[in-house]
Amino acid sequence: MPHYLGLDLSTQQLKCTVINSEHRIIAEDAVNFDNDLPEFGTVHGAIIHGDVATSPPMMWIKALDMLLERLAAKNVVNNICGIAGDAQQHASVYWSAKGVEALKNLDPSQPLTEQFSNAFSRAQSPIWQDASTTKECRALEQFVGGDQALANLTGSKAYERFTGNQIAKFYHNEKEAYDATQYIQLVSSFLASLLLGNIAPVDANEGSGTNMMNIMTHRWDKDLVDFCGGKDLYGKLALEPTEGGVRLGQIAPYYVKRYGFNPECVIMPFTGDNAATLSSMNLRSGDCVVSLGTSDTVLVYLKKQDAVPTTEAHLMAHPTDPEGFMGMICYKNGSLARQRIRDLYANGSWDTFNEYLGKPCKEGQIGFYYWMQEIVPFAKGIHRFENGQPVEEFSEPQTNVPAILESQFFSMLLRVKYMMPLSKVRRILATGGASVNKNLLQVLSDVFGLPVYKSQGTNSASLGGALLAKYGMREDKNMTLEEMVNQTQGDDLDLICQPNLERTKLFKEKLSTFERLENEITKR
Ligand code: XUL
Repeated sequence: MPHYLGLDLSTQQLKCTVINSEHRIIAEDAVNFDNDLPEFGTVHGAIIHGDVATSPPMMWIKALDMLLERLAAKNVVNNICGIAGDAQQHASVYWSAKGVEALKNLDPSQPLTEQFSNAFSRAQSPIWQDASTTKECRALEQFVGGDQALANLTGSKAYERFTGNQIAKFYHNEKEAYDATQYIQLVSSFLASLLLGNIAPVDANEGSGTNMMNIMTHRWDKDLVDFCGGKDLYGKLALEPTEGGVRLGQIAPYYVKRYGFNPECVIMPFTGDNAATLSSMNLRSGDCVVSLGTSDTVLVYLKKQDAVPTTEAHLMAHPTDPEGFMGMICYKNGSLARQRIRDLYANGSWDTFNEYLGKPCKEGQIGFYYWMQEIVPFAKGIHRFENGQPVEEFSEPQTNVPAILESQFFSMLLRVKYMMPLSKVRRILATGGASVNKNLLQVLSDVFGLPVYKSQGTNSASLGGALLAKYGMREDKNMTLEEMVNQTQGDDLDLICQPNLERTKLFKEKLSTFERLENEITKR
């Protein structure tokens, strides 16, 4: 029976999921960057200095060899007929000419890292947590006539982490290294390239995270590209974005000889991690996905007539429906911020954290927790209020536990309307590492006043990658991903919580105070 491999290169780890043609999981594994590759010195997968956040591309390369070695030991590699996957969005890799040469001539007798010394003109890749390009963002918006004009063109106003702005900073500040760059890739297309042994195109969903792709035509916007990186950038991007569901080519002989992959195994385009998550869930109309991971994201699938570009949310190309869109809101202070509160106030224990959730915040108690520069709202720092007044600490410090969840979910509730009318949302589909915590999902359910469902596995992005691999290999090119999934799986979601509507009413009453205080701290 043919197998399909999905790879997910996220902030903290490289994961894989192998499925069979009935979508049953055959194998899963993960390489954790901090624990398995400590020599790269990352903390939670990143190296952070103020607003600058990077990861070394060599770490990702080493992780790939390590993961495939483990997979080969499980004897599942030979049956894999298709590979797709995803990566954290926006992060970019800068190839030198020497690197591209090595990529096209991979030697199976040596590990990848040996072959890629001097392969990059930038040893550190900027990642999605970076917030150091505000100057470049404002310049790009001004160039096209404002933030809404840029959103109309590309699906988003300018954001610090978006690749075009990251490239612009490199172009202006490190011209020599920029000129020594042959190709610039997103991490998703970089990972596909490593497997292909050749430069792979970015998919249209990932192109939407650059501020350089036209959201309607899915082609690079030449003016925006030139503005971000001068007249050479278009050539450095190598290829126009591709739609999902196509085949890029066969796996490089390196993986056949070194790990026993089938030489006929086909590589499909890699997408963004949020798009892969969306692909793993069989959405119905009225579904809203809340993914609780290193970043928290709210995701919806929008048909053409419902998709409106705004400056408050992202409109991105859908990974498999060329006519459709993915609406997204993204938060930087997700699981790492929740863990920090657990460590500071709940003795590092999720049980104690859950116990404290039993006592919700009082009416006038509201907290905002932005250790990292937040995306929406654009705010930083920790801010607490009691009876409408700013306070250093709550009268009972354990209030920080319910306060962080209320605050995170209130922010989502306030912003879903920028993607679809709240009245149309029927169910929340929760996913991501933190979705294993039912007490946390109960707060989410109470804030939205909606039932929360969960899919069975937690590795939804790498599962999405495996499904995208199978989708690329389908015989009938008119078959949609939904039709493919419905043939075998159907709706395998579990109902986890129903809202406590009395709590929902109290939360609704609190929402306007939350919104006012959020505005206040954003202006600080
Ligand atoms: C989305 C974003 C994050 C990363 C996390 O715009 O920046 O969700 O994709 O990996």
